[in-house]
Amino acid sequence: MKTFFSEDHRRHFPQAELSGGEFVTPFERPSRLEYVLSRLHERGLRDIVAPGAPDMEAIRALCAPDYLAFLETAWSEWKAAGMAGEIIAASFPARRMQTARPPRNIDGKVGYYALAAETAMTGGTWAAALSSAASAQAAQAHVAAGAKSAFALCRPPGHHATADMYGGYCFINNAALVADAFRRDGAQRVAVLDIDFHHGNGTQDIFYGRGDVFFASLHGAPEDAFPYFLGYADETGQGAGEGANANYPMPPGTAYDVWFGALDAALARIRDFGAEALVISLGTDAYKDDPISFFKLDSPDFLDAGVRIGKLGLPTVFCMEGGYAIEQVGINAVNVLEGFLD
Ligand code: Q9C
Ligand code: ZN
Repeated sequence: MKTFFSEDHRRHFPQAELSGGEFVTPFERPSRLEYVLSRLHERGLRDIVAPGAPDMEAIRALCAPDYLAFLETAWSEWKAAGMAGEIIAASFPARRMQTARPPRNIDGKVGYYALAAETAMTGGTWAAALSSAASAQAAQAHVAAGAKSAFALCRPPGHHATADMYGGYCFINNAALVADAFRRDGAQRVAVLDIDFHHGNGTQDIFYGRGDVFFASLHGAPEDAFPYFLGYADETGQGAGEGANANYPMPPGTAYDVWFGALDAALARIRDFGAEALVISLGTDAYKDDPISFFKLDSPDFLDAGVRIGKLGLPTVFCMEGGYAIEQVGINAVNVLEGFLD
């Protein structure tokens, strides 16, 4: 399996994450990918290539134009306004406020386009987000050209980003770009399976009204886990998308004996849907020692999950998402790939 990876991810390295009322070094940090790269090498998955330039037309087809313009210019506007620190959202359009008009003021704009305040932006964030999207696009092109699978080693991750909002460490929804590209390349039906600990609210939102892309997510129940305001089991899609969304929320302490039941249920739904291509949002934060999550998967469980996913026999693109137990993130992510390849 080929890996697509851009060194430009390093350009996104904020110093601050708002966590528990203080600023901490972000959990989502550049060194995460070093562990994944070193594990890929260790396991002989050494075909690692840099993507070309991002396909901006496809990104513009997925995201709102004003949102993309915001991401591109936010840092210069922030600096021009005399802000001393990194870009952190502080004011949000909460219940009963209007959301039709973005403010002119950059502090207001940041709150308008953010879905949470933990995620800081800096001068390199836009370039890094584009490079991450480019890795996803290159992986999809590789599979569309006939490869059975590919690994997009994306950073920053993507599954919390909607077409017009960033947050949860995400800016551009890489997995959604891949699913959309498979559709454009001729697949009639595509499935996205999100095994990151957190609900893939962005991916769900993007495809919620569509019947051609099935979305399934296994995650910490929204009563207890970020992103808190989406991810319930009764969210099943709407309009043409009714029946094409499946959420598997699970409580604190969930271990593999329960988790794999949800995985098998999601895989059965994807098979019944008739998907011709598969996108995996590959977060490893369901791991037992993840510092910000509450599932109890162990490293061998990720191998078994990969085996189960592989049994679908579909052309598959894996997109890296979360996973913050830094020293195990490589073992766990590559275990999924190795299980799949078995
Ligand atoms: N005090 C992904 O896994 N909440 N994003 C962090 C830490 C946000 C996770 C709370 C978690 C976002 C891609
Ligand atoms: Zn996550």
